[in-house]
Amino acid sequence: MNNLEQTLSIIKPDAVERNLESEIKSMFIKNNFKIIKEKKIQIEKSEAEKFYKVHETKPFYNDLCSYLSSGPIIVMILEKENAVIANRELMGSTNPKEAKEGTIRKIYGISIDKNSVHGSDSLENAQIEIDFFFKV
Ligand code: IDP
Ligand code: MG
Repeated sequence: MNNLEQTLSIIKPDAVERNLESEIKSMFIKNNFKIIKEKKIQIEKSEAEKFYKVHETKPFYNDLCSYLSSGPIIVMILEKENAVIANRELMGSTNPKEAKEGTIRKIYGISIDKNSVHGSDSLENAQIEIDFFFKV
């Protein structure tokens, strides 16, 4: 039962711009995630390109990296039992139109590219992404 995990969450520029930071954080807290570390930053496009390197062959890669670096973001380490999958469930599908009722992307997402939040997709990637933003 005890499977405490950490995952990386990002509140993306579209949500920060609409002042949704505290509403989205309160959804994490209501769902028993602990926010272990957080910071508000704006990254360079070159850093976004590194972060999203797995998508470098996709047609949307350039726009995606421009977008993530287009304004302030909130990066957070979230902790909970089975945090990786629990966060993916709370976020909802990549495309807000397909996301389940009550999920962050259903409530706040604008479109497949402006979908308000990022969450690590595996425990291995969670560690890589946490190190990317928080390793000193
Ligand atoms: P995820 O964020 O749900 O893990 P990924 O497939 O890893 O989804 O894609 C990373 C990000 O790239 C998405 O959150 C979304 O912002 C963007 N993206 C994914 N698919 C598309 C697409 O078909 N068109 C435009 N942007 C996309
Ligand atoms: Mg992904």
